Amino acid sequence: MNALRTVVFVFSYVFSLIRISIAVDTITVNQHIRDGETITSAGGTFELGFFSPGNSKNRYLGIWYKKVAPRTVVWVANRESPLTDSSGVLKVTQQGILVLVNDTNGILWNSNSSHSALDPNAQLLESGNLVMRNGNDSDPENFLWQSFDYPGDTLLPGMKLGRNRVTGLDWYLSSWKSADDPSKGNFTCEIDLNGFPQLVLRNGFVINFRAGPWNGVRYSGIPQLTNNSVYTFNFVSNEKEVYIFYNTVHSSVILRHVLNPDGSLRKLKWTDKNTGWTLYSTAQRDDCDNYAFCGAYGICKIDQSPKCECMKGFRPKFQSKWDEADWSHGCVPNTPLDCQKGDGFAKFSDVKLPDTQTSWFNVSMNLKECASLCLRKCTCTAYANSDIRGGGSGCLLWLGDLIDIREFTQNGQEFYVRMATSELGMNFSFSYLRNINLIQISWYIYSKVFNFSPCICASSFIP
Ligand SMILES: *[C@@H]1O[C@H](CO)[C@@H](O)[C@H](O)[C@H]1NC(C)=O
Ligand SMILES: *[C@@H]1O[C@H](CO)[C@@H](O)[C@H](O)[C@H]1NC(C)=O
Ligand SMILES: *[C@@H]1O[C@H](CO)[C@@H](O)[C@H](O)[C@H]1NC(C)=O
Ligand SMILES: *[C@@H]1O[C@H](CO)[C@@H](O)[C@H](O)[C@H]1NC(C)=O
Ligand SMILES: *[C@@H]1O[C@H](CO)[C@@H](O)[C@H](O)[C@H]1NC(C)=O
Ligand SMILES: *[C@@H]1O[C@H](CO)[C@@H](O)[C@H](O)[C@H]1NC(C)=O
Ligand SMILES: CC(=O)N[C@H]1CO[C@H](CO)[C@@H](O)[C@@H]1O
Repeated sequence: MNALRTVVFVFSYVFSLIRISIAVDTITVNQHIRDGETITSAGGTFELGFFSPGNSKNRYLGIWYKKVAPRTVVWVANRESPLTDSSGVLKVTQQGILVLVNDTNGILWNSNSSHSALDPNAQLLESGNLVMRNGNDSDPENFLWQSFDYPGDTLLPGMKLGRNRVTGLDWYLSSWKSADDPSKGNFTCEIDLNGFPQLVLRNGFVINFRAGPWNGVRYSGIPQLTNNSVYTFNFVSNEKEVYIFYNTVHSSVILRHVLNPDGSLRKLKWTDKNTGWTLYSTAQRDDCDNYAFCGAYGICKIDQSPKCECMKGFRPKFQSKWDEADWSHGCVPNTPLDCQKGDGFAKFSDVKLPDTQTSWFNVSMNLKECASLCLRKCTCTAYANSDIRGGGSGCLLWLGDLIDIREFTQNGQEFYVRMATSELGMNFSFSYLRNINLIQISWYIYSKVFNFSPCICASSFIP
């Protein structure tokens, strides 16, 4: 009896050792995961298995942080088709497809691939990416499928937000309906490829927030979102793909971006069990971050009351409405533009660049070429460098109303707005120059148009 007990004990001990020693971050064609079982990434950061969100009784297949409690889910496979019981099984097919089935073998969710598979297996990587590989091929270019290509509400370090121009894959965030329901909610966050690419957060089809175009160093509208000691941020745009991504500088730092059911886009940092997730930063900080808060040609100044002001050279379209704090109608030029006679440009500094949905760009042009192109194109309302690095390069032209501009006291950007030359000339005085935020004239264009020297002596002074 005792001997039998010993044998059983030894046997189960050896068996548990075997269980531990098999690769627990991988599922092969012969294995599967049932509800209650999990796999863990090699370094123990992420775990994949079945869970129920919030107060829901539904079961979902998802990925969460293994060391973070309460459970924080970063990706859900069957977000639109929940299991109503714990009969779910995840399998890998011979074709390299992940399939989630219930007890009647009904398919609730599956991955896909356009490549042919050879000895396929699914591996949960330390980055939180669930990938389908051929054998042990760990080259990301050769993955048959990866969960990072189908983001949910969370952007993890290393994930791409943007578009694959070749495959058409659209990497965007979509909020959960609620904390209890991971199905697609009202909000999305994506790189909008109309005009110059910019980060846009929408409620349905309506833009709520815009981070602005990437200027080579940062977003024009989120000046603080740039390389620092905690994370690096970058924007990539080429023929193949356009995307943004970030990475933590130290691998021990746990950072995530999440688009919440209420539409707030937050960067959160895990501190410890007692403190939990701390808010690192939020995209929408104040009223001026509400899209088009001050209407067309309005400029939002958060420290000012009222917060909206027409850009210099513009006046409220409907003064009485403007005076009642209804800024939605925006502003119109003081002096109508006259493209044939020739307009000029006024320089604005320290701003978030306007909505680029109706813009045009060429990254090889310089500012001078950009200015003369804008001047010749009568629909062009403004221009700027598309990249501010190394003194500036590239050309960005706005071809519609200038919308969603805010003032920044630092790290803002310069751009040049089309204006009647009379508007530029008449207001030129020393009191005018003293205020650095006011108009500076693009002299070389002005002088070209009027063909005289850009510099004049002030009255009672001689050269
Ligand atoms: C299993 O899934 C199929 C397909 O989604 C569904 O029609 C069926 O009702 C499910 N069965 C159970 C027992 O949930
Ligand atoms: C894979 O499925 C997604 C939606 O589930 C679809 O958008 C995509 O085009 C599919 N890709 C391939 C290669 O079939
Ligand atoms: C991958 O598999 C091949 C063939 O089975 C083997 O020769 C190679 O050493 C493996 N590579 C790694 C990194 O395990
Ligand atoms: C930020 O850091 C990354 C990684 O070091 C680098 O590739 C990138 O060029 C940097 N971005 C800027 C704007 O300096
Ligand atoms: C989402 O949109 C629906 C329909 O427009 C609305 O009833 C619901 O309140 C919205 N939810 C949130 C969180 O805005
Ligand atoms: C962009 O500008 C460069 C330099 O001026 C020019 O050679 C090129 O043709 C332009 N590309 C387009 C698409 O306009
Ligand atoms: C911005 C600004 O002060 N513009 C003024 C420039 O001068 C013209 C003509 O005097 C005024 O109408 C504008 O208001």
